[in-house]
Order: sequence, then structure tokens, then C-alpha cells
Amino acid sequence: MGSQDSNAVLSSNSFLAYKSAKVFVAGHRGLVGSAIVRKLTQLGFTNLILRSHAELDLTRQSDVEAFFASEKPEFVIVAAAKVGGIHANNTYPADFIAINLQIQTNVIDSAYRHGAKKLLFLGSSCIYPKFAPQPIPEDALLTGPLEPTNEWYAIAKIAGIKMCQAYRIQYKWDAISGMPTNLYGPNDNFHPENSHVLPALMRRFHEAKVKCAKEVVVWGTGSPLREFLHVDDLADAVVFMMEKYSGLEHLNVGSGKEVTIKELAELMKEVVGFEGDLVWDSTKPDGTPRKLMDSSKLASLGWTPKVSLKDGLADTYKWYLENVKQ
Ligand code: GFB
Repeated sequence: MGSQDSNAVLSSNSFLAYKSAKVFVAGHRGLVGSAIVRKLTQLGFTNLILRSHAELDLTRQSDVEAFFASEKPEFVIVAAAKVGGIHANNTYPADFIAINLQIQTNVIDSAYRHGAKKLLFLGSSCIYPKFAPQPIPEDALLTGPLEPTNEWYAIAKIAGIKMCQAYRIQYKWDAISGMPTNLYGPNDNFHPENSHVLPALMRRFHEAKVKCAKEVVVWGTGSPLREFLHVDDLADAVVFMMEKYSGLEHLNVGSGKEVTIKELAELMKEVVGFEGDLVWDSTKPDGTPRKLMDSSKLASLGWTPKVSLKDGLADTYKWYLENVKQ
């Protein structure tokens, strides 16, 4: 794992051997948190600690402190975040930096202070420089300027990685970070403007099919490349890292497969069964041209993704049809 890892603390706590442990999944109603809860439940974990936003506002330091003081979770997975697609990131920079810094700072610090054995913090592939070498290795972090459309979110997530590293170095505390690539799956946000490309296109193609529309508008030029990972694969990787990894360095979590936005749109059209045309709106930003992550470090520990993009899209569309009314 590189020279930095001389600071690694090898975990003496097996995560999987201890299914009655108190595990706090922060953000359990979102795309990522709900997938982690499904996975942990399937694995037989019996003591998950879950709080809705109404029950516990993670941006409020004193509430978070009181929650950790009373519950004292043994394992913590930080899947709570203010997230969104390129338009939301570009439109609400203050929310993206402030809310994410507040949530992660409160949760990481309180988890440490109240005796959690291990914490996993989740970030995003947008932490890397806009023109990072491809595929992007972990050590490309902080080597160049960020993509401007999401630098506020990226700065917050970089601070989260660094906070985990700092607590590991100063306190020898077992905090690790995983950086997933672009995710999708059940419980995604299908908002027409603020969501990520995959749920946005699924909804737009579906609504166009229902209305028998002749065209669907897709943002940008279609040329950017993106790597997509089904959220069930991420949940599997989270459990794998909780069990097997205790290093200083954050780890990339990707599928290793990339497609252009045009290819994604064509595939989505096929999965949804829309028969009209695509119209490209080049007034909308493309964002970063390419962000394929190098996930070979995680692979070398023995983890591989399982869900293909085509199967994952079909599975997500099935979920969307069952839940569209909500
Ligand atoms: O998914 P997306 O918003 O996120 O956009 P990023 C990916 C690409 O899809 C861009 C294009 O080139 C968009 O222009 N696109 C085409 C669309 N049609 C649409 C559409 O209807 N909606 C959306 N949203 N995009 C985000 C970051 O970047 O990735 C976040 O802003 C986060 O911070 C996330 O890191 C994973 O991949 O560009």
C-alpha cells in the first residue's frame, strides 16, 4: 500500500465475526446507506443503529455528541452526505461544502470520542484533479486543480479523508476511507435537475415513453467518459473493507468499466424501451472529461465487482417502475 502505510494499525476487531455488534450506518435512507443496510441485514447483523434525518440531524454537533454518548456504536459507516449531480453541485456550492463538512466532522469526531472500534468514511471520485492520470491511482490526490463544477463537494470529501488519516496518526484509531466511482441503483434520487446522470436519464426516458414523445434532451456533448458501479457492489466492498482493510491510505472502489455519456444514453434508451431520438443540449456543462479510477489496490486485497452495467440498469429500472409513484 505504499510507504504511507507504515502508519497503518492492523485491526484486531473482526467485523464479520461479531454480528451482534452495534453498527451505526449514518445516512441509511439514501442510495448508499440503504444498500449497506440491505447487505448487513442479509449477512445477519442484528444490531444496526439507524436514525432518520428527523430523528437526528447530523449537522448539529451537540445532537450528534449526545447520540454517540448514549448509543456508543462499535462500528460506524459514514454514508450520510449532501449529494447531487453536476447541476446541483454547481448551483448550491455553499450547501455542498458546509453540510458535508459538518456531517463528517461531527460523526468522525464523536465516533472516536465515544469509543467506536472502527469507522469507514465514504467519499467520491471527484476528489481527484480534473486532469489526473487515467485510470486514477489513489496517490493522484492533491496533485492538481479540481473540476470546478464540484470543487466544493470535493474539498469537503478530501477533508474527510484527511480527518480519518489524522485521527489514525495521532490517536492510532482505526478510521479508513473508500472512494466510490459514480454510483447508481435502488433508492437513488430521480430529481429531474439535481440528480446524477443515470437516474435523470432513466426518469426522462421513462416519462418520454409514457407520453409517446418523439425526443429526449440529454445534457452536454455526450463525449465525457464515466465509470459506473452498482450500489450493491459498493455495499459488498464496504463490508469487505470493514473486515480486511486498516490502512492509512483511502481506497478507490470502481467497476473498472467506463462508457461515454452517449453510450449510457443509448443503453438507457434500450433498457427503458424508448423509441424516439436523442437531442444534445450543449449549453449544459460536460464536467470532467474522464474519471476512471484505478481500483487495483482493492482488487489486490481480493475484492471484485459483480454487477454489469446492463444488468444493473435493468435491475434499477425494475425498482423504479415499482416505486415511481412514491
Ligand atoms: O452524473 P453527473 O451529474 O455527474 O453528470 P458528474 C455526468 C455527465 O452526464 C455530465 C451528463 O457530462 C453531464 O453533462 N448528463 C447528460 C447529465 N444528461 C444529464 C442529465 O440529465 N443530468 C445530469 N446530472 N447529467 C458528479 C459530481 O459529477 O459526480 C459530484 O458533481 C459527484 O460531486 C458525482 O462526485 C459522483 O460525474 O459530472
